[in-house]
Amino acid sequence: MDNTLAAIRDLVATHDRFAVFSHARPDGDAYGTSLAFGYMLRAMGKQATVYNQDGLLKSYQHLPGAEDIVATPVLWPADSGVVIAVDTSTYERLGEGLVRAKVIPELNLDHHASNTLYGKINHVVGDSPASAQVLFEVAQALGWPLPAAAANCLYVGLMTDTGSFRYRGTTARTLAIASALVSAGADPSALADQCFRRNSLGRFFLMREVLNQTRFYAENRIAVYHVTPAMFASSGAAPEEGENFLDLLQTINTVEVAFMVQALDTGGTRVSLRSRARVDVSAIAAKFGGGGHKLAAGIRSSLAVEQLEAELLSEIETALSAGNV
Ligand SMILES: [Mn+2]
Repeated sequence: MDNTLAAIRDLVATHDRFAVFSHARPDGDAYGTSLAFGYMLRAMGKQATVYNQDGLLKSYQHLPGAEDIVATPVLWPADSGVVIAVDTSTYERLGEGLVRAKVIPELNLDHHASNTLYGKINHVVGDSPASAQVLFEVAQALGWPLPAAAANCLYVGLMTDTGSFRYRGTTARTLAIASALVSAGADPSALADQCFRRNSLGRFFLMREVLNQTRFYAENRIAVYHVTPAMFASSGAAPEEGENFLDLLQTINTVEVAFMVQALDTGGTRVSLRSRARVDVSAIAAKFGGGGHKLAAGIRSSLAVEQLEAELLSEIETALSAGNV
């Protein structure tokens, strides 16, 4: 057993109370992995609470245990147990509640290659397609229990972060893990239905507007759209319902890089980037203080929407011509 695994084993064995965190603006892998960790700890007789800066987002309320997710308190209580972070590439993304209290996680478990290793124990598997897979491997190596509720949560993490087992990084091992999770009680068709066929009408109206205003550059190899607070207001979509429209742009056969630029209510700009294969969008995001994976990355910036978009377009065009795409 390697040192990190032994340290994780000892951390869990020698403590009784745990607080499991994932990143703000949580997705299926963040919620799924943190909830599954909670179930595993409780199955070992521990106390575990699952926190998120954003509490429970409506679109994930079907996850087993979702109703018990606690919104991170503004002031983090000192006696809340051993802090574990999952699926979170930087300390700041764990959210203000924890960051203000300057609590350093005892364990940082993740699959983002750009993870800054902010934990006391860092278990980061950069080529793993989901944190759910990383946690499954740890649990299996250490002989931890896998209750059915944990299997369902891990399955959601694996399914959503692999784009339903379509993205690169989906290996025979990933599918073997999915199979093990189904054997342990995960229900693939029910979970797919709950994750992918429960969009609100507001989200559909927002999607219609996004598709209408998508623009193409560099001989249709770059696609971009904007999202504004006004578009959320007119469509009736919830703030978290603006995700994953880039998947639609990526279905177009000419598109190498698709990105969206969102003006935030709070001021500032958020960007998501996706690449088909040849352009490393995490390298581009890094130039603007962002990060992520080679084929999927993000940025938060104080630059205005128009300026950030113009600078990104020029960086992406440079990358496209450098790669002779
Ligand atoms: Mn993830």
